[in-house]
Amino acid sequence: MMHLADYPQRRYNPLAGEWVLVSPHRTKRPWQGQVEKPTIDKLPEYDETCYLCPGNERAGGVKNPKYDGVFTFPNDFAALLPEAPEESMNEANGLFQAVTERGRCEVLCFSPRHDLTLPRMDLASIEKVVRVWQEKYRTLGSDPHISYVQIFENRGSVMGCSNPHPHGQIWATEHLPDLPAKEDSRQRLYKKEHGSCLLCDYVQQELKKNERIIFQNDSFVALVPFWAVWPYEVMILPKRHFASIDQMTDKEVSDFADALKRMGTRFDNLFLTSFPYSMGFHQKPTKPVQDTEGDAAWHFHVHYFPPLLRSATVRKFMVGFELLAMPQRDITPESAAERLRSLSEVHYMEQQQ
Ligand code: H2U
Ligand code: ZN
Repeated sequence: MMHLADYPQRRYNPLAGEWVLVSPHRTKRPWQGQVEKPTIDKLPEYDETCYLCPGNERAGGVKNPKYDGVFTFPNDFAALLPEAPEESMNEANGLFQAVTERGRCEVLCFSPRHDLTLPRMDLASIEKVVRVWQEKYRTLGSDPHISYVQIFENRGSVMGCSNPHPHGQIWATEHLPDLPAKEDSRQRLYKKEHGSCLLCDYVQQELKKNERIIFQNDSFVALVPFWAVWPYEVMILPKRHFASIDQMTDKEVSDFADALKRMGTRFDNLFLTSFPYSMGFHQKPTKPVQDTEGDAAWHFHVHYFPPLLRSATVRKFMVGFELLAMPQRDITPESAAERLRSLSEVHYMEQQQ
């Protein structure tokens, strides 16, 4: 790549249609981490004060069943409601626009064990979580009012996560939200212009270049995207073309569980801490946007957006130029990938036992 390793540059994100400024000259060495002691959070397997543990009471007095496996329930403080009057306003040349938004919010406990996290769960239990995600995508998406099902996990108090009990959320919305909408139109445009799928082509190119790949299994590739904004931003992409999580084969379900476990373990091993992030899936809207090209253009994928920069406590802030102009990063996606690639796939908490 010519002088791109040494000089400031803009990189293009074809999936979102956005640019990021990369300033590699600011970090002469790829790794300037400060070494901190590993955080071993000794959590109990069951916490009587946890609103997600089996048998405990949630806000509003509802009691969780004594579940074993995956447990889902409607969010007691849902941001969206299933019923709302259909109303909209559009005044003064569009200066004041609003429209009611219906939807559903659910919480999904990955495990009855309070002390586990996805990477520390066994593969069979992670597979069960994937099956429930598939089921939720299907059932929530089959509601004619729902256009999009956003599945995600917020991890760590720094990401606003309220509770260490392993859990994720699902928000199903009447309208297609902005980020998936951008990806939807970019992917459909690429399909129209090139006759192929944007992310199928991208995965093939990344495998060929082999500069940003972290690991792969038979069905999935984990990589730091060429256009990553966050220092350790990662994507997991299926090698085969499919548009939504419910289209995974049985083999892909178990390979997906494997990929999530391995990626989560590497993240935790990076700064010897339960690595905070927002992670979620982008996939085909459950209501076609314009035409029926959705399946051909949409390529299911996972985004991880982690805030940490140099250690368990030193994080990146999106401020100043980034808040006012465009995102910027110092360490290159290539060196972030190299660092993630070098890590063990045995979790540090298991290594010390
Ligand atoms: P976090 O992933 O950000 O921690 O969110 C957990 C969700 O759990 C949050 O959206 C919900 C909150 O509204 N919640 C309940 O549904 N019931 C409760 O008793 C407490 C929290
Ligand atoms: Zn708990």
